[in-house]
Amino acid sequence: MRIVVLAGGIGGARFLRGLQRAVPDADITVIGNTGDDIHLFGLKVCPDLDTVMYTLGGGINEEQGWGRTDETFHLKEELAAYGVGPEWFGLGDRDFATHIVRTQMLSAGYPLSAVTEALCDRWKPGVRLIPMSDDRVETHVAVEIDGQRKVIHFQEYWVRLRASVPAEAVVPVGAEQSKPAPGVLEAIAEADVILFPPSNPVVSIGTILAVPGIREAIADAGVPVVGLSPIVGDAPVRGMADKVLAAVGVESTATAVAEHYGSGLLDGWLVDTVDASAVEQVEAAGIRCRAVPLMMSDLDTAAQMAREALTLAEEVR
Ligand code: GDP
Ligand code: FO1
Ligand code: CA
Repeated sequence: MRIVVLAGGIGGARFLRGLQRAVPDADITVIGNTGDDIHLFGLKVCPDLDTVMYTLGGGINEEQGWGRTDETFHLKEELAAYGVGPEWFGLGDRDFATHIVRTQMLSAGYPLSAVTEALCDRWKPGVRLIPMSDDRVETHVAVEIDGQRKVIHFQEYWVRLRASVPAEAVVPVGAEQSKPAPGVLEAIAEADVILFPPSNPVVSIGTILAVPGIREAIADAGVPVVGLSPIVGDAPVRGMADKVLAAVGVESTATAVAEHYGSGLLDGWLVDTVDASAVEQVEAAGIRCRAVPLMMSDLDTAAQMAREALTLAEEVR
């Protein structure tokens, strides 16, 4: 079975680990969000691609959900001693190596998709991981600080400000001019099923869908498209989805997120059992809906969520 998954970082990666457990023989292509990417210290950092690669490759810091296991921060400390920041972004020594290799290959002329493939040669994530685009796309967030409107990088909004001020707008800068990376549209066209894991609907899946051609390819694929709600009990399980959903005028409910994707894109939607009352309204919007446990507290529950998503896909096929 050929499965295409659109993934952000932690939510996407943990679901993917469950999917691999649920269907070990599946041929899984992951289309990764690169809107979170940031250039720091002259290096290109791709947090969501790395979170997927490290999680599936066994190198992730499990408690944190991002960055490397067994990490140290000597390089960051040395940079800080020179007064070179930003200090608010925690790049560890082991992680730095990934960004150095990536930047070196990009400078030599390789596209990000080829670089990602090369990095995955080491990590062997067991999926084909493709960035949504080889072109630079960067998510920026408009905020008001001390009465002044500013546009800042998404990482600054989330990691430095911890989403403590409202997001007034979320802009995937460069998306309009970007093209899907090689293999993205082909994987979608050849998929037997397309899954939206419980990733951020705005700054992860929304950014991937903003690359011209991807949304259309999914809608035209003619195969079941099933999503899992990242909103449980009217709040994100972790992160700032509530803040960025508000910026695009969407309530933080499992129903509103399903309606935001819409029946033109989604055939099926899983909500958590605590949101069972949402099922009727989602179905009224033309999307088949089931309530099942959606908390990925361990690998078994993530695998069970993947099974439920594939069962729903068969129902709507
Ligand atoms: P990020 O890039 O690291 O923020 O990760 P993603 O975009 O892939 O996923 C973030 C989303 O995952 C957040 O909106 C969370 O609410 C959601 N999430 C995290 N853990 C869980 C979980 O156990 N269950 C569900 N349903 N959603 C989760
Ligand atoms: N998230 C944090 O909350 N604080 C950090 O210092 C931080 C550093 C970091 C370094 C590399 C990387 O791949 C990810 C990192 N993250 C950090 C996570 C990441 O920036 C965000 O959680 C996601 O991009 C949000 O979608
Ligand atoms: Ca992310």
